[in-house]
Amino acid sequence: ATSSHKQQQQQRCLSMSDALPGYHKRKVGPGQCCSYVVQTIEAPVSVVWAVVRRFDNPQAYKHFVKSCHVVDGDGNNVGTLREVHVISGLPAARSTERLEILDDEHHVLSFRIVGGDHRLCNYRSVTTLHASGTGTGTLVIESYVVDVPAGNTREETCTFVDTIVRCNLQSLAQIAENKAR
Ligand code: A9S
Repeated sequence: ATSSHKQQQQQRCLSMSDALPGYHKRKVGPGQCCSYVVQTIEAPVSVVWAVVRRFDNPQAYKHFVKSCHVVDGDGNNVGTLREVHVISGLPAARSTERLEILDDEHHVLSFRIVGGDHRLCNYRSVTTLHASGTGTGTLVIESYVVDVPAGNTREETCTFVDTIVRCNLQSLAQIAENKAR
């Protein structure tokens, strides 16, 4: 793509993040892409947060995750490392992830992928919960930044990651809504 196209892409990415609340404003480096997914959940923020905040137990709602072990730290403070093993059939087997933000007051969780055998280098996501409607619902915003792998375009990369994040948030919605019943 021409540099102006790339700049437009970069610019769009930055301008897109301007529309998002604070935590989702991200600097995007050259060769990176970013996007975000929004999910409404018919359950209170407290119910959704109780699931999202468990950095040691992503498999509670992420169906691509087969198992997860905390390899350093105690699971819920910044710096904790988890080793995620994913189900077969995906272009990856495991991922090592570091907890970057766990804010129980503002309902913000962020992690970075720091290792593993997959192609999502320098992946970092931020998930925020917001009371919606009459306060009985939750709006989840999950944004991410990731390197565009060699041989892929930005669009392909975002489509791939958006699909995974959307699956995760749809599963989170089902689980939280079942709990809230
Ligand atoms: O787990 C998340 O919250 C988000 C993503 C994008 C996880 C991606 C993944 O675990 C697979 C689902 C296995 C896809 C990793 C690290 C690499 C993949 O290729």
